[in-house]
Amino acid sequence: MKKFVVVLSIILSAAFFFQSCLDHDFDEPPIVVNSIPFDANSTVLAVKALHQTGKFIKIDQELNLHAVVIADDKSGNFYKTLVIQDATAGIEIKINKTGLYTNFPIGMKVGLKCKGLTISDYEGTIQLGLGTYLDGSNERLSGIEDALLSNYLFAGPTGQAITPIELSIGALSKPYLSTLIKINNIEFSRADVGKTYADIVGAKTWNLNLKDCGTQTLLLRTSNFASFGNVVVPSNNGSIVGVLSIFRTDLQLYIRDTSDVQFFNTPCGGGSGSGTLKSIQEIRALFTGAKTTIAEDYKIKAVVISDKDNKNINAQNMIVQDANAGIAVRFTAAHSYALGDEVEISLNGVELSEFNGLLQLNNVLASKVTKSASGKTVTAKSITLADLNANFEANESQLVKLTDVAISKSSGTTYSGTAKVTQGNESIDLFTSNSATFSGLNIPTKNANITAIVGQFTSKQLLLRGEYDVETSGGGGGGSNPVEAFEINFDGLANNATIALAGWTNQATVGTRVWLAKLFSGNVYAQATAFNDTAPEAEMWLISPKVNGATPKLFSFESAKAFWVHDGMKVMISTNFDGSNIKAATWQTLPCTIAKQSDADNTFVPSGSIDLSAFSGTYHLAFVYNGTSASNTSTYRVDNIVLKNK
Ligand SMILES: [Ca+2]
Ligand SMILES: [Ca+2]
Repeated sequence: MKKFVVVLSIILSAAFFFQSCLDHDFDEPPIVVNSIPFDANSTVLAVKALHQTGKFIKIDQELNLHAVVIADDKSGNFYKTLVIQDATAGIEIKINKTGLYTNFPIGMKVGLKCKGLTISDYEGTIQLGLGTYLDGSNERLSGIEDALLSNYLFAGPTGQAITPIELSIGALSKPYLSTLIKINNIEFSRADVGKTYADIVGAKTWNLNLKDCGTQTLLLRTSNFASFGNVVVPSNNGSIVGVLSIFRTDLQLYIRDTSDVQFFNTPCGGGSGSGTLKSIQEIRALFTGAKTTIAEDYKIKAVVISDKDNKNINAQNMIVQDANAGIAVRFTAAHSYALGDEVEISLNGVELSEFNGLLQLNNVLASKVTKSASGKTVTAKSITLADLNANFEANESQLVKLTDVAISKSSGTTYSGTAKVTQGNESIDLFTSNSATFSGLNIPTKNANITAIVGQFTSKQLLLRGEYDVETSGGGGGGSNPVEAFEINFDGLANNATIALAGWTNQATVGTRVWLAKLFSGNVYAQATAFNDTAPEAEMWLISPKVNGATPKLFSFESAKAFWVHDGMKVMISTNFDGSNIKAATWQTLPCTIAKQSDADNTFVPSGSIDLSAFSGTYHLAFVYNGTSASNTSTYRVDNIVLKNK
C-alpha cells in the first residue's frame, strides 16, 4: 500500500483566516492522505451482478472499485465487516479482523481489487469475502484474512461521507441493500419505547420496530455487542440514518451509532392536548356549503365506527362518531385506527369539505390525531328506513340499525358492488367495495337485520363494516351461504399479521405456525415457513370459504418460494370439510403449477387456470404447507388468489 504524507495547504489557508486555531493546528500531527494506487474500472453494482444466490463465486476478472466506507466496526454493531458504497450500489466486505475502523473509518474512500475474492450472500445480503469454510456440513463465506487484506483493500482519503438516500419505508427495496438510507418522520413502535437498542439482559441481538405515522413498519436490528446496546430508545419522532439489510425476506436497518437517530419531534398522533373540545354536531354546523379551513383551535373526541381491517373503506378514510353525530375523516395517507379506537382530533388548520356530498375533515395529517382508548363500542341507532331517508344529513356518518330488511341485487349474488336494501316502500343503496374482505360472500336470501354506516356518494348509501353487520335468523345468512367468487390480494394487511379473512380458515394442524401476511416492496402476500420454528414440525392450512360448485368455477393463484430445500406446499380440495375439523375431512391435491426449486427466489409463478367444473357440489380450497425446523425450511408465498365462474 502506497501512502504519502501531505501537509495540506488547506490548513495554511484556514489558519490564515482563523488565527485562533493556528496554534492548535500546528500542534496536531500532519494529516495523512492516502491515495488509492489504481483507478476504478468497475462499479459495486457490476460486481454484485456476479452474485448467484446460495453460490460462492470466485471473481476471476480484474475488477477494481473505488467506494466509500459507510459502516465500520467502531461501535460494535457491525462485526468484522465493512460496508462500502459507490454511486451505483453498496456491498458488505467480510474481513477476519477487528478494529477495522482504525484503518478504514466511515467516510474513507477505499479501493478494492475484486479479482480473487469470493462473492456470496448471507440470508439475502450479498457479501464479498475470500474463499469458504465448513460450518458443520454447511459451506460458508470466509472473511479476508488480515495478512492478505493489503492485496485487496486500499485506504484512500477520508472525509468522503456519502449522503444517505431519503426514502419512505414503503419505498425500501433490494437495490438499496447495503446502502446508506435516511427515513424521515419515523419513530419506534409504542410497544418498543422504553426498551434498549439491544437485549443486554439476554445478551443477544434483537429487533425493534420502527414505524411511520401510517401503517408501515421496519425492523431495526442491533447487536448486543454494540456500545450503545444498553441505551434506551427515544420516544419522539424524527429521522433515522442506517444501512439497509435483509434477513431472508425481512428488511432490517442497522445504525452505526445513536447519532444516526435524530428523534426530536412530537410522535405521531401526539400533541393534541390543547384546544377547545367541540361536538361533531358543532363542527358539522361550521360547513356552509363551501370548502373551508377551521381556523379555531378546536378539537373533537370520538370513537372510530369504521373497520379498516375489512376494507370496505379506503385505507385513508375513517368514520368517527360521538354522542350525537358522526363525520368522515380523510387522512393524507393510510391510517392505523381500528374499529372501537377512541381518538382526539385537533382541527386547527383542517379542511372541512364535501366529497360527492359526504362531509369530511379532509387532508388530515396523522399528527393531528391521538388515540386515547381502544375497544369502545358505539351502539347503532335503531331507525326505520323511512326516517333515515327523510333525515339523511342528520344521520350521515353514524351507525344505524335497520330491522327486517330485504337485500337484493339486479345482477350477481355477492355483496360486491351496489345492492338495494328495502323496507316497506322505502329503499336505499348498500355499497360494498370489491376490495372488502366479505365482498365475495353471498347476500342473504331472506330478510335480515343490518347495522351500517350511513354514507353518501352523491346518492344516499349504507356501508357494512363486515359480514358481522348482517343478522339473519334460522339460517340462510350471508356467512353460511357458499360463495361464488373471491379475489384475494392480501394488500392492506399489516406486515407479520396472522391472515384473518372473513370466511377463511387459517389453522395449524401440526405445530403452532400459521400463515402470515408479509409486506415486501409495497406488496402484501401470505407466507408460510418452518424456518426458525420453535416446534419441530409445522403444518398450516389456509382454507377458502365454502364454494358453490353448482356453477362451474375456475381457480388460480400465484406462488413463490425462497431458500428452497424442499417442496413444501400443496393446493388441496375437500367436498366434506365441515368448516372446522380439517383432519376429519377428505382432501385431494389439485394439479397446478407451484413455485419449485428451479424458479427464481421470491418470484411469483402463476398456477395456471385450474378448472374445478368436475366439482358440482360445495367444496373448500386449501393452501397447505408442511415443513420441519431441522431441515425442511423452505419458505412459500401465495398471492392473487382468484375464484370465478367458468
Ligand atoms: Ca351529505
Ligand atoms: Ca398482494
